[in-house]
Amino acid sequence: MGSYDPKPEHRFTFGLWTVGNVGRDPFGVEVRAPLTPVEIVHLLAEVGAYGVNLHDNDLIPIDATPAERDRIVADFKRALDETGLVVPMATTNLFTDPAFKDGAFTANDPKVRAYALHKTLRAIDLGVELGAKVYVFWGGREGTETDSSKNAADALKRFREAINFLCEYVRDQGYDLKFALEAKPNEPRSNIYLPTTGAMLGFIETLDHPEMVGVNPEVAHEHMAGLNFMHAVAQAWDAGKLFHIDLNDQLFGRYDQDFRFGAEMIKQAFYLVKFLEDIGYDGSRHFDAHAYRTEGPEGVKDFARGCMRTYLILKEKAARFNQDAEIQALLQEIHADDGSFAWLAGGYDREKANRLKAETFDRAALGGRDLRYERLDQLTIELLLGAR
Ligand code: GLT
Ligand code: MN
Ligand code: MN
Repeated sequence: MGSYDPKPEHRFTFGLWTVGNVGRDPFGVEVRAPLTPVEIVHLLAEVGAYGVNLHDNDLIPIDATPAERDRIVADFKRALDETGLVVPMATTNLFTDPAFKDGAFTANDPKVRAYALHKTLRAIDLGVELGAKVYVFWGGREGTETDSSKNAADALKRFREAINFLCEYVRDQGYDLKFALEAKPNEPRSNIYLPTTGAMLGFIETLDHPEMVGVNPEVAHEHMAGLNFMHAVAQAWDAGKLFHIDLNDQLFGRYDQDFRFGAEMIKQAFYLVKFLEDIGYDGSRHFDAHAYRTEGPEGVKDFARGCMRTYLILKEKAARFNQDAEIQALLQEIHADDGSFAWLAGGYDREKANRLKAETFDRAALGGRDLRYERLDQLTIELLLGAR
């Protein structure tokens, strides 16, 4: 058994808003005392995290004066220096303030859209100042309750114009920064535009600088839509767009739970970790989650340690899966290939098409093949449950 201690090479990060979550929900007030950003940095260092991510207003209150801003940033940088934590990702809060009640980049009011751009330009400057290389866009309120209020195609056009404008800004400034778009199907709006990672991937190709823009898939958001998260991540990876990832957990069909990574759907979490490790994903493993509302300061640390420990346990399980003789023998049998159709590889040509049309297939033999997926899945489950 390996060590489950987090190390910098694991790239474990948390948002200021995650361990800093005070436990407010739509039915109840906060249950935990707020921590300052500096206190959060020290807490994250204590539990062994590598980095800390932030929204502009997690660090700097929305109404801070320039002098207050500079003092807060200086204090924060000192905490980073003292602890060795880094800031790999930053983002903008475009959802808390009432100004954004109808969205930000897609709001109907042009002044709101301009304010959203203004706020994001400044927040990008802040993120770059702190060393961020990835900038996340979660359009929390980019959506509708009533579709009488705006044309969905206009909303996409507005969103595209905003992202194009911001890409040009990054280029103009010479910043080394990539964008990562984060999808969510609903909550806090009834419907949010571009509701899945797949939708984001399609949208990215319509931008002026698609090479600067990737995705930040979140476990919980894909689960809210009832989708297989690992499949979404695989599609993003295949497209060269897996710039960041938000790890947490969530049952299907629930509200936005943002639970500790691996708290609910262990098998899905296993396949995800196995995928990320097998492909050698080298970006941040960011935990976008928070402690149960029942927890105090110690419970928050239990939560944060639990996210990282579960990831590392599943990473070890993935290595064991890859080394397990019985599992690998089954996989070899499943993927067996007698080479009789090797000539089909390498793409289309007319001769191949004609040869293929002339082939005869023994459908009964194809359908009669025993695939042994039951045995394979049971072995996987036993490995996960510690019975092998
Ligand atoms: C908010 C949301 C997350 C986003 C964060 C970034 S904020 O907590 O639920 O999924 O990633 O804006
Ligand atoms: Mn998220
Ligand atoms: Mn979430």
